Amino acid sequence: MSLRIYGIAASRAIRALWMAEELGIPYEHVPIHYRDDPDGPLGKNNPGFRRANPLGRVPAIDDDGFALWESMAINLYLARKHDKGLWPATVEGEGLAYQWSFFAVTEIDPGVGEWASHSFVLPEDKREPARAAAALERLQRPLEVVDAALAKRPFLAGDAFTVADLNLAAAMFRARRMDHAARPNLARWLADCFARPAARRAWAMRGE
Ligand SMILES: N[C@@H](CCC(=O)N[C@@H](CS)C(=O)NCC(=O)O)C(=O)O
Repeated sequence: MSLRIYGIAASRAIRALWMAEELGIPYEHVPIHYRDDPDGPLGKNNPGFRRANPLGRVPAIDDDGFALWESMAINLYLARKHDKGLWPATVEGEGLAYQWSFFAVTEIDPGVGEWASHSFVLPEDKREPARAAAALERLQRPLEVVDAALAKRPFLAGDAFTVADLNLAAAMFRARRMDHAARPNLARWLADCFARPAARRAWAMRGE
């Protein structure tokens, strides 16, 4: 097996697992747990994993000896390498794939993480509603921008689902629990992305 994906599905590794499922490529999943038992066989000190990502964060991949980390970079690489329709057909489309992927990790990931932690992820006595509210407030403008983009076209880089959609949608999986009534285009797109068979298979790996 040439492609190895490191990271438990209940982590950002789900992004790479979803991509591999979309592409229909063979891969080996090595469910490294980034928190538990660091020196155990599937802990973050696993030597193969540390070779793939010296930072010790998931996801990371080893693709026939080529190591790569950072979820968005992994997915851009895999989509481009396998060219099964997830890589945009035009150079402008490629620009949009980079734009939405960087947007996902800078504008969306931190806010959604903070909002979700203080809304439903942390135990109730550890949640700070003011932090959830502030995160939601900060997300309003970026989410409006996504909604406006999707008013003009069905997917972020054009008429078809591409890596741009996968990368942003995957970073928004917890944002599915937000009220998107004021953002109907975003709501439609998010539901479409998560209804894809590959998304369902990937999320089934985490029991969701
Ligand atoms: N920007 C990175 C973030 C990776 C990341 O923080 N992963 C978490 C799990 S979701 C992790 O490995 N945390 C353990 C640590 O930071 O030591 C990416 O998108 O791949």
